[in-house]
Amino acid sequence: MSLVRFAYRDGRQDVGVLDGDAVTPLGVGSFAELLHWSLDDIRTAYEYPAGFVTARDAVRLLPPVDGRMEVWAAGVTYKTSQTERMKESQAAASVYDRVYDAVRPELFFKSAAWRVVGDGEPISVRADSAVDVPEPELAVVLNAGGDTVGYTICNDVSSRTIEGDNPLYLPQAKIYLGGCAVGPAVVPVWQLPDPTDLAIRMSIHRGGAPVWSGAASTSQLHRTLADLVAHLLRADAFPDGVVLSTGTCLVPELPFTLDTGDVVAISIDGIGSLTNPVVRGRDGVEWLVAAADDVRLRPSSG
Ligand code: DO4
Ligand code: MG
Repeated sequence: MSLVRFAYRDGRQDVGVLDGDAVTPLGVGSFAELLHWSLDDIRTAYEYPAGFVTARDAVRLLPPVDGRMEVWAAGVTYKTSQTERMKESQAAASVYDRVYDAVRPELFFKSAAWRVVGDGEPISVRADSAVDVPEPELAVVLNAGGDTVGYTICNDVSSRTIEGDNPLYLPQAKIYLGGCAVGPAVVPVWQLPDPTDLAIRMSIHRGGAPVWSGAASTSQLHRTLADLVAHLLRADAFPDGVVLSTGTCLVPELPFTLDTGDVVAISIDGIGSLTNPVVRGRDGVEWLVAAADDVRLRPSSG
């Protein structure tokens, strides 16, 4: 069972409990509203959902990020990430070396809620970048009070060309239309009390055949989740809650790059899977702009 954000056919939205093929609405309206609640109140609503059960097929699952929620991400939290960044970096490999062991982690803003894509929707690689990769990451969902509500999946799609040219270009390598996918399930913390040894798998298909696959474990995380969360909350407020992606443990080796038509499938044990086709450039993700006001304009199935 998990928490999901969904829309009915008429565009009304809610948060519900997904159990097999059934979704039971909570009647809260949005994830942002749910994340105003205490952990105890969220758990009570989850265990005793008030709404009428709806078939999963009758609704459209949405990314569990809305309102003023934000997505933040940690970087260089796994050895693989440190090693690959140092290989790609033209001028400043040592910054990755230093941050890997520093007390202060690398944390960066990744996405506003409206530009997050969900399961089945296209992710984009930038038209002005030559080498682009998906980054499969365990993500922590925090309520407004900073409590961990649950865990989900984030794909921190990134341009290796742009970041590799100069780390100061990181926002351009990381934050652009179609560069962030999250969801669809948020598995509550009481259902997943120990997220420190979860298998993360990613496969990339091209023309129906696998062109890359890999697996790792959250046990290889070089920091604790509590430490990452504490640094995020040190000097900031998230009145509608926040998703903190905890860094990638899988990086396709150079010169591999994503391209139009690829399909990226990420799974994390105990949480679920997140699958997205890839487009190059803005055209295939411009729908995000209009869909911010009308969820029916999203391409996600359902
Ligand atoms: O330093 C750049 C970002 C690294 C990152 O996104 C990751 O390690 O997941
Ligand atoms: Mg990342």
